[in-house]
Amino acid sequence: GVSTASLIEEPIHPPVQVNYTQLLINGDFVDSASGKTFPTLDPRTGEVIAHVAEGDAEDINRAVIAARKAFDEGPWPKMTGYERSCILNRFADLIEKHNDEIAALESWDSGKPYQQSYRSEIPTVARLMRYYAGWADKIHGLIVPADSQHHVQVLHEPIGVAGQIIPWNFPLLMYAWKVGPALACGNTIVLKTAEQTPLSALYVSKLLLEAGLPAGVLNVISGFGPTAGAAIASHMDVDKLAFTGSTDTGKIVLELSAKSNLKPVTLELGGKSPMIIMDDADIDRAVALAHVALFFNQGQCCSAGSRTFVHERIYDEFVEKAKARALKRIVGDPFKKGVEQGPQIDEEQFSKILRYIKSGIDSGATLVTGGDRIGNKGYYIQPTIFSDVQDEMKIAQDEIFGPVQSILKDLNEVIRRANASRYGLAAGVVTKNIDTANTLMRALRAGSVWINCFDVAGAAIPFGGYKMSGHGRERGIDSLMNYLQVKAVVTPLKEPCL
Ligand code: TXE
Repeated sequence: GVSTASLIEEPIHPPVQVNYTQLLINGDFVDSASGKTFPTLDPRTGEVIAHVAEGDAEDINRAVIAARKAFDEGPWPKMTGYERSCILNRFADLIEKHNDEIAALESWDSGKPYQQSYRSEIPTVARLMRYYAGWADKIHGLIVPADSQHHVQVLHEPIGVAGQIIPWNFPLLMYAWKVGPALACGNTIVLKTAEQTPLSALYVSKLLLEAGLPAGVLNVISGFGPTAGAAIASHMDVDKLAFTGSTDTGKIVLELSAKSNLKPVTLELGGKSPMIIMDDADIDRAVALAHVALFFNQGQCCSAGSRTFVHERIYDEFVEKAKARALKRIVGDPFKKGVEQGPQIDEEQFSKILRYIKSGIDSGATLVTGGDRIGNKGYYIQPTIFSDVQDEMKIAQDEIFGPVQSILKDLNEVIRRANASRYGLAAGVVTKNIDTANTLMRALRAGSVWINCFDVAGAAIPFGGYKMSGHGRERGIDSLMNYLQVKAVVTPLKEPCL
């Protein structure tokens, strides 16, 4: 049955104007060298929101030249950490001041519920900036007591021009995870937004200039992957690359780095994260957690708990309750109050998800609820649940990146099965037994393990993947080392010293 709560109505006009559609290069908003533009679409309708300048290799080159100059000649890397910290704090203040407009742009361009942008994501962007502002004047090296003949220092220097490529599922959060540590450490940046969601990054980058960021330190290019993205990954004058996106594209950018200047690459890629429900769990709470773990952000989360393993003893009850919860999920215009789920990002993702739903049915999984689009306009999909999912089915192996929950029966060999994935981004465990929790927490090969919670994040909590979910960590102390060079300096001592 289709949820009675699902509603699609005439789209509400977002309370915001689109003011910035050009490329940001060397402190100015400019057209692309080719003069080309591309449309960014409203996922509620598929209609054009705005035409934005389309950057390609030539624009990336202009941006790298600006970033190189801003790095080599300063003032940015030569400023005190305190001065950089003040600019990042002022940026956070401006984000808070313009929270409503930024949230509206973010939801309009991406389709995520406005309340989610307004209450959580945009405030989190400001918090991340303050967190990195806090680090800016606390980054320093070490003195190493190597032997009594030498004075040994280890310097931490900014790495140089950072190339950053981000996806569309959390446009500004991904911007913050990348721009925050790079700026705190004194680097300059060429950032490419996802072609589906170019608007919010341009808006906030204007605020960053207002906060006092010198020209050329952050350059923002809207454009496509194979042109603008590849030009960053293969540029000889980009010193470091940070990428978030699909595992396939992660492989491409790593190869482009290898074929050009071997710039170090951090990768935050896909996932197929297990959510393990033990039979001692409070079932209602477990259902609620597993629901949010999968359906949050239209299911478009790299960390989504997309393999729900449930103990045999509580399986039937769990499936019934999961169905009831999915049927209650409110799907509709993201600007409407109370809406929990908006449209998927675009036609391509929408079709991919519907193909996976068909594959689930064809492979013999039981369709418990949902399974179809909602309405005939925009990219809305019913909250969908499959039960009796088997480990070898495609829906249990591939990243669907949509509102499709796969419930697998019994916990026999669950550690082996949970780890039998090419991915290793996250995992969830719901149990009251501390021994079970500890055993699973140590055995699961994943960069984040959530016990009796899911998707709990924070600026100081590192995030990243094992296996083909990526290299390196973002957020937290670990994220700083991505943007620092390490220099060992050795000086002989005249007299042997302590
Ligand atoms: O990803 P791409 P897409 C997964 C999710 C989704 C699938 C495809 O499963 O269904 O990926 O999504 C840029 N050189 N994730 O096609 O292509 C691109 O312009 C350099 C998980 O959107 O990886 C965008 O800026 N760059 C993920 C960014 O890469 C290239 C979030 C991501 O796009 C490029 C998004 C190239 N050749 C999708 N090709 C997560 N980890 O959260 C594309 N890009």
